Amino acid sequence: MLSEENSVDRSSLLTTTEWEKPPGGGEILAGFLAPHPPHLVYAENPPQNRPKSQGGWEMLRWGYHRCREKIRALKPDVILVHSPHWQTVVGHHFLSVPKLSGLSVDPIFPHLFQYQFEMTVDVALAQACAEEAIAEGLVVQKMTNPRFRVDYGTIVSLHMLNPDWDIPVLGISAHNSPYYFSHDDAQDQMIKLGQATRRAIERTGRRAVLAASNTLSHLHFDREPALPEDMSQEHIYSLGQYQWDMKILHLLQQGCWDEFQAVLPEFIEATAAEAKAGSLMWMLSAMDFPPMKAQIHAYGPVIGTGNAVMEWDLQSCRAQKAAGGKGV
Ligand code: 2X7
Ligand code: FE2
Repeated sequence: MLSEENSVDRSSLLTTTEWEKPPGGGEILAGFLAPHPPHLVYAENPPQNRPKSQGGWEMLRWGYHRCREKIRALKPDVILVHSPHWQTVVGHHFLSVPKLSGLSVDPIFPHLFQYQFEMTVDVALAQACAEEAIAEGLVVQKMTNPRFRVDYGTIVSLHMLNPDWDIPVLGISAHNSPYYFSHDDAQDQMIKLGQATRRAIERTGRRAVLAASNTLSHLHFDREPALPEDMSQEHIYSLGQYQWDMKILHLLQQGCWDEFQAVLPEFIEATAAEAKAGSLMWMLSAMDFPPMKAQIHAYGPVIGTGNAVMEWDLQSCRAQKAAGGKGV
């Protein structure tokens, strides 16, 4: 735990992101698997989203609601999110504009997601992440365009975890080019990016929450019901996808990291799994592949894809270990 004088006044952070904390002492409090189908925000009917719904996908949303309570209790300085829908070809990019706002529209589901976003970015942490990633030999860019349109993957995960947007954020892109070489090259880069992120968090003294913005199995229907939120029509794409999701969920929950990494290429191949974009591997690496049980808050289909909301409560795990237990 950080001492009282080391804790952050988050209200000042929301007006200036150029502040610095004493170096060192930062830690990752928790990580969340935070899938981003725009349907979830649509179903919540927040004022920021223009299309209005009659609800739907409640299981996943209830899972997210539990995560929100957890995050409010943790009072983190920052939420970092890695999104498959901010695709960059040259390097790993970090949002580096203190205040970003605008309209974000999902190009595939514009009738569900037209979201007026406003976010405070932790640019000092972005700088530290960039430096540490360069030290790992990665190609890196800071995104400094003040009119940048933030992607729906970043926004959906962040909105579902903290709809008040009163915690600064740091968005990280999905760098696609390593896949031109091989799966292993790409995932190795995500492992390095995760290690760099952890060091940056520790060095800047941040108490951080991580979000991997990934759906699991990703084959989906190409038609939707007349009413998209008609839950009588929603189901997983195939038995095969469901079985893969259950296998992966089991490995993630139990922390079977070697087996998870061994089957990941096959999972991606069989189900077009969105873990290919690297968000999940980035987060697991940043958390140092924790030897603990994770909590599955929800699992459910969205237009046939498989989605899980999961939590790794690193802070409780550390506290239990410190008290002489085995962790969670
Ligand atoms: O981006 C997505 C997704 N990953 C899953 C389901 C539906 C829509 O968008
Ligand atoms: Fe997606």
